[in-house]
Amino acid sequence: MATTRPFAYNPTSATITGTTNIGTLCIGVSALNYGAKPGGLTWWMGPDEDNSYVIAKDVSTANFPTQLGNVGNVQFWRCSNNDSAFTNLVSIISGTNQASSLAANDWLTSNNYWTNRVPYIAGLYKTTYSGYFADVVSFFATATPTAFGANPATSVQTTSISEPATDDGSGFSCQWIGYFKPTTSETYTFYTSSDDASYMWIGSNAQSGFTTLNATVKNGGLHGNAESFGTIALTAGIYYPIRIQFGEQSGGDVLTFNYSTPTITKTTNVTGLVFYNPSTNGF
Ligand SMILES: [Ca+2]
Ligand SMILES: [Ca+2]
Repeated sequence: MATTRPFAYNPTSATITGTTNIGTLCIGVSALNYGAKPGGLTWWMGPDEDNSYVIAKDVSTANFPTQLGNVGNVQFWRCSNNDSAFTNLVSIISGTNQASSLAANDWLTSNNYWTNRVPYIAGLYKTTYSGYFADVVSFFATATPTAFGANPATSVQTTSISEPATDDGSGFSCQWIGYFKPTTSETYTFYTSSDDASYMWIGSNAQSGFTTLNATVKNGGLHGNAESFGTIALTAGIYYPIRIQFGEQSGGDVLTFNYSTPTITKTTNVTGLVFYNPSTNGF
């Protein structure tokens, strides 16, 4: 069954409850009685969104059918709902090679296009597992998520990345997955302070091929709370895959994540810098 939503030409861009305006294009986002002309507008159903990414933009001058007595025009694009097709389509629309689906989504947003594709959202996705990973980075791929002490089975951390500094028991592990998007182009130093082992990867290794040897931060082995760090040159505005692994064998258990640069004082605050894909709960 086709899934569609209504669109309207909203020349004043007035706010209509339950809808979103992008320029003079108004997009229905909740169940309204569109036949009753909310906002006094005439509404039209958009393209079928089943298994599709749809992009829309209001265009004031274009060779498209024009509603009689109304200067609003909407152009729609549609592709299958995979990131590769989406990236290719936005590359064509923008006339610029988009490096990733993330970059493509950003381009649409900054150029006043609408899309039904949910962009990556704030936070790293944290999953907790029973059992100590013991520096085996593949442990997490087959372990079963479970709540452990103060750690929910799954959660999203948006302001700081941490395992709480309370004793949550023995024999558990946590992994965080997502993207780190720096605001400055310079050398970043990343720190994990953990009891027991932790590792952090940033860049392509974080997504696949990660080992204890190619980690940016290597803080492995059994130990009380101890800090390690690593450095990497990053470019502002790029979404870098990031993965953090942590485990507790026995005794105390904590992980704290910090970063610093020549222009940013060492901080745990990652607000606005971390993202994850809500359709995969990861990359
Ligand atoms: Ca703890
Ligand atoms: Ca411990």
